[in-house]
Amino acid sequence: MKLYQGMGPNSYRVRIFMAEKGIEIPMVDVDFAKAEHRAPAFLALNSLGQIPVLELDDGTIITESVAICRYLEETQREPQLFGSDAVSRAKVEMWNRRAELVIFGTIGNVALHSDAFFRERLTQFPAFAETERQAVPKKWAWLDRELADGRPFLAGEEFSIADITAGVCAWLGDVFGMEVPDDLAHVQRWLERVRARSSFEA
Ligand SMILES: N[C@@H](CCC(=O)N[C@@H](CS)C(=O)NCC(=O)O)C(=O)O
Repeated sequence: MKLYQGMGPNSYRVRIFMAEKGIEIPMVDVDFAKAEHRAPAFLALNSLGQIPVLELDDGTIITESVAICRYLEETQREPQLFGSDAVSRAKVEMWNRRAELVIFGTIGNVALHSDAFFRERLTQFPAFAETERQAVPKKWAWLDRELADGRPFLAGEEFSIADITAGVCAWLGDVFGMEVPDDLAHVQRWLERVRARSSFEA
C-alpha cells in the first residue's frame, strides 16, 4: 500500500488521520511545481489529477481523502475516527459534511478564484473570491455558536475526522490570510485542543 500525496489540505487531512491511527505506509510525493499531477502516469491513477491517492497492494486505487480515510478505518478500527455507534457515526458524517461544505468550501473558493495555481483549472472570478473571503469569519462564527454548548469536539465527546477536516480548514485559512477570528472563544478553545494533538504535525 502507498499514498501519493503532497502539498495542500487534502493530503494533510489523510496524513493527520494516519498519524492518529499510528499507520505508517510508504509515501510518494507528488510535486505540483513540476506538474507531476498532470503527468500521464499520474492521470492513469486519478483522472482528476488530484492528490491524495491510495494505491493498495493489489493495484486498487482509492481517491478522495474521506474515502481513503474510510478504507483505513475499516482496516484498522482503533482509534475510531468515524464514530462508534449509529448516532455517533451519523453525527461524525454530519459534521464532516458541514465542515467540508460550509467552511472548507468557502475558504477553498477564495483559493480557487484568487490563487495563480488554479488559473488554468477554471475561469477565476476575483470578485467572487473577495465575497467568499468576507464570508469566512461568518462561517467560523456559526461554528462558534454551535460549540457554545461546551462539547469538546465537533461531533460530540470524541475526536473524529470532522475535527481533522475543520482543523485543516483553520490551517488553510492561515495560509491564505483568513485566520479564525480571535473573539470566537468557543472555536478558539476547540482549535487549541485540536492543534495540540501531535497528529497535526503530520
Ligand atoms: N475531493 C478531493 C480533492 C482533492 C484535491 O483537490 N486535491 C488538491 C490538493 S489539496 C489537488 O490535487 N489539486 C491539484 C489540482 O486540482 O490541479 C479529496 O477530498 O481528496
